[in-house]
Amino acid sequence: MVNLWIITTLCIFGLVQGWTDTKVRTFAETFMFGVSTSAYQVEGAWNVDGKTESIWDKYLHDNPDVVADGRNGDVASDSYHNYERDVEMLREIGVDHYRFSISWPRVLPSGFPNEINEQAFQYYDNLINELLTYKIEPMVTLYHFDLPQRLQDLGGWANPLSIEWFEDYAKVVFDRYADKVKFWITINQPNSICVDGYGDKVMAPAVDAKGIGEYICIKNVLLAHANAYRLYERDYKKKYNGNVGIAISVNWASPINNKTVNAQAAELYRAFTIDMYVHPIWSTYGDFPQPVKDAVAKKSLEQGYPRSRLPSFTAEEKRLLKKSADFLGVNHYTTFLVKPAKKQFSVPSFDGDINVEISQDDIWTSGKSVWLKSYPFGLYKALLHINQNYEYPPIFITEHGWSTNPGLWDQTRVNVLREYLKVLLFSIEDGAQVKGYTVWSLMDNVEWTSGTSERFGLYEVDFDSETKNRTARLSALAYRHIIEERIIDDWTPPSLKIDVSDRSLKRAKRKTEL
Ligand code: GBH
Repeated sequence: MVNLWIITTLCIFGLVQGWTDTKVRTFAETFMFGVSTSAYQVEGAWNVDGKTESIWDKYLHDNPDVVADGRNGDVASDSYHNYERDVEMLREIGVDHYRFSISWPRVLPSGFPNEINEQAFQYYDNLINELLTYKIEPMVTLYHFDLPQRLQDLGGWANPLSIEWFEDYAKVVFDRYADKVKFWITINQPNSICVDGYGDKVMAPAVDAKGIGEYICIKNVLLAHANAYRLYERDYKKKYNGNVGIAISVNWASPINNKTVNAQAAELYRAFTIDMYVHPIWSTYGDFPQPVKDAVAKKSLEQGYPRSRLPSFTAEEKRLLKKSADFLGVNHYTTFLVKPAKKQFSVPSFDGDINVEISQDDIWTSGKSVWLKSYPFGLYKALLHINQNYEYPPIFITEHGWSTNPGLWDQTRVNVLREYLKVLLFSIEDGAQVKGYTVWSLMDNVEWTSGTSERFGLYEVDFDSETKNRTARLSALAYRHIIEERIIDDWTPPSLKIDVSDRSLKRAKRKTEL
């Protein structure tokens, strides 16, 4: 009886607390809000001013049919000729930082620093100077999927020398911009590069060496990152005090229901998709995660390979990788539901090594992209997973976004961004060390093989117009309001009129500490 009273009292207390949770959660003054793009997806000018072919130029030129709507990156949003307008849009939204990437085959046409393309660098000089004029922090990605084709001809990321090639390229860019750029991302999404590009045809270079290519590529890409990090640490950090990180795709994966087999399946899926990249850098132990090593080794032996298809790291390589990042870049878009696979995958293959099936709940709001559904709580789970396993690393959300059809009244994108940002506030309250958030994308762009059939932009791009006109969507105004107020309320812009606020000029530079 007494127990019942206690329980009832606690329940009522809990409910009332729930109803009266009027705490206003705000983003700290030091929290950085930004938007992102990448070179191939927005620049265009694919062969202008001495730029050579990237693996994406080649892949889509050779296989025009793989692009959903036939629009490749030859012209894209033509940012190469529109950087002033791009920065004007950033000023309209009032962002703190702009994440963009540098095109390797643009600045180093041979892939190597024997020849440095001054004209190409002029474009990035202009862009960076314009950003700094308006106190917008440049966040530069060195590699966002567009390897020089000439290096691909030599094996690309399957060649261990790619580690040196990348270091040499990074040195050229650090030398040029270390005084101006304080936030660096070495490599964007190793999983897209390697699993989709070397184990499949979803991404260039479409090597499709299932079960083999992914792992060779992952090893080299991670080491290339670590080498570039050490280079910065050794030769630039003291003088320029910038931060270098890597951007990892961190979508969440939950068991489809609470049966133990499904929980185990989800755990293994996360080990292969998240921990594979985070563990070598952020765990105290270093190396690939043990469950991944075990699963690939076991399958490899069963399949008649004399050794695991997952190459190992030497002790020295493990040391090089450990703590080789000042922050973890998290690209988060969606959540998957996991159960053990019934079907047979190719032998060997990355999918076969994990051996699970993934799906999504029909009840979740759908984006235009088939893989994109909204489940905001997944972001919370993902960030807490990182904390539990990797001792609270400083995090930047380097990408999060939503795809739609063309159209300016993108109320769904507004809702989705808001819901995820609310959850982000709870995650921070519960210990996630998130220093900034970046919307993918500033504007519509070439979504790889989806062409322009999926629009991620806060600004719509009219791809049929000569000058690739950009127009603010509702979400651009809603995001501007969030950045201004630093809270998530349900304010909806009365019209689509937007003007330059240059709010950033009036306030002090954000003193973001990692
Ligand atoms: C990001 O990746 C990229 O970094 C960015 O360049 C891109 O524009 C953005 O997504 C939006 O697409 O077709 O089912 O095989 C997000 C992770 C990984 C999601 C590959 C799409 C293909 C899924 N992406 N994935 S599927």
